[in-house]
Amino acid sequence: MTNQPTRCAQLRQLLHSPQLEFLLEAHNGISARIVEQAGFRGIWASGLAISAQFGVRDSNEASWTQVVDVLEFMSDVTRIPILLDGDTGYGNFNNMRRLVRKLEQRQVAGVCIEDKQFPKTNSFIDGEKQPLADVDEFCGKIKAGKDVQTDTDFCVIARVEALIAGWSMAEALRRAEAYRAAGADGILIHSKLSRPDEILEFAQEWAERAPLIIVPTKYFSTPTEVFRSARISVAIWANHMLRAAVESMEQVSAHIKAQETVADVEHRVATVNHIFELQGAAELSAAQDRYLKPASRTQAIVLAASRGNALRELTEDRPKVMISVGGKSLLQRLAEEFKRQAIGRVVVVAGYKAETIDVGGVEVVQNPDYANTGELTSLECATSRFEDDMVILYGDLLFRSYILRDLLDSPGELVVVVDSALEGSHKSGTPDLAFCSRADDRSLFREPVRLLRIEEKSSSSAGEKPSGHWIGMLRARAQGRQWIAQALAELHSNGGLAQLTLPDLINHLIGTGREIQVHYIHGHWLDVNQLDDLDRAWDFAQSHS
Ligand code: SPV
Ligand code: MG
Repeated sequence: MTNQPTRCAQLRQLLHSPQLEFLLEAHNGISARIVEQAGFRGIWASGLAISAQFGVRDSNEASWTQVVDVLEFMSDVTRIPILLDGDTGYGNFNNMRRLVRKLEQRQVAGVCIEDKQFPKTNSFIDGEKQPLADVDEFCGKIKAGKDVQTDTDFCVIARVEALIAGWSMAEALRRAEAYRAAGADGILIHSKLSRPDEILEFAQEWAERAPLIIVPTKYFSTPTEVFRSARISVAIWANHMLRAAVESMEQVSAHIKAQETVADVEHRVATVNHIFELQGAAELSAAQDRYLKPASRTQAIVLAASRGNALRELTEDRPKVMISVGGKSLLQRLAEEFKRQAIGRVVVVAGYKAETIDVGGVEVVQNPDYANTGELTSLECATSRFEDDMVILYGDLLFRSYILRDLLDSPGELVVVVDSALEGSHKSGTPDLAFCSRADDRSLFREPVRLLRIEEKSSSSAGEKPSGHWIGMLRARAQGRQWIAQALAELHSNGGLAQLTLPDLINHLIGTGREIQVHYIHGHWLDVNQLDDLDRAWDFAQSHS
């Protein structure tokens, strides 16, 4: 709960404030918010502007419920009071009653009704031809509105159109007094002259019997000080947001049409981010954090710089990751796996024929020296993109979805996926043999297992049985990510980074005391190194899609 006065009370305070107050027009949610952010203490929901933003005339062409719908949006996004320009009340006393109820339900602070007949038209169009309302009938409408309001501070303002319609000052004053006596909370005296003479004379005669409101659209050049000295309560700038928007839209649309580009319009229009601000996007993000399951904050780094020489002509015009398997490139398949696990950010380190990588939603960074360097140089190219948790993997992997899902769930700052199915090797290249602190017992409730080292088959320690193959997939949480960045920097300063591989990095991490956990799997993956692998990949893709 807040101690802020209700919007009705705020409007009443404005009417009775000892100083001149201002309302600025708004005609939809975003303009209302802009008016509030500009520091105004109240909004004029102009009939002219609301009808114009619908593209219709200010002649009750928009229905009153359509107007109220607009007000609901305006009210929802603001906290300052809104005074509705309610035309003639959209009918007789009974329509007025229903209007007031609907406005109060939407926290609109007040309504101004004018003493013309339904359907009215704008006062600046043939003002003199528009018949005025019968005074008694109009007083009944005011009374009906006041009787039905539930918040005592809701304001009914009576607008006197006598001067617009060519009647005398005496008639204007007679009407204003009748409306005050009927219960109006304030009088709006309107004039279409380009000088303020009429309203100043009226104000003098009126002598502050009730708050006086003016709309200086035509006598706009009058210094505001003049209104202050005349003891006006509220001045309404009645249509300037609409006119500002129209002017800007006309200029920008003409410019875009003529130039056939938006390039030099960019600096003349609000940024998209500013629009997001006005829409309150930040609040929604904060609410999502409170109410939604936490979004995955994991990114994928895909190493995809190599050509894949063993695939010969298939990689003549594209890197290995862009080879199609069953109608989709390997990288596309990977991107879909990431999507499945809600991994929103995918960074692909490309090198050979990098320009041919056109998979939607991935960020491509280049290893310009891919021909003379290896995996760690590629990984280093992506370090500026390191953030959140990461999965680092080779771009030529195909695997069943649960492998990545389970890896993301497995604990540890650094976790490698090791396939314990040594017998039917799934790896066609040089297998990276993983030596671990214990073998895979294939139970669901396994003890934590540490990685001891990775060795290429060729250099495998005689006699010692490896625990499996590292499949080329590594997961790093925040701390692990820092360890990797640090290890890359160390290896870089040692000089030999260019020829090193991911297993070299992993072994370096272990050598410097970092603990790497093992997540065991048993098959259900493969990588594509040779032409033969493509048939197996095709089978794999078919059976797992
Ligand atoms: C409006 O803003 O719709 C008004 C003021 O009623 S005026 O257009 O000056 O009549
Ligand atoms: Mg109007």
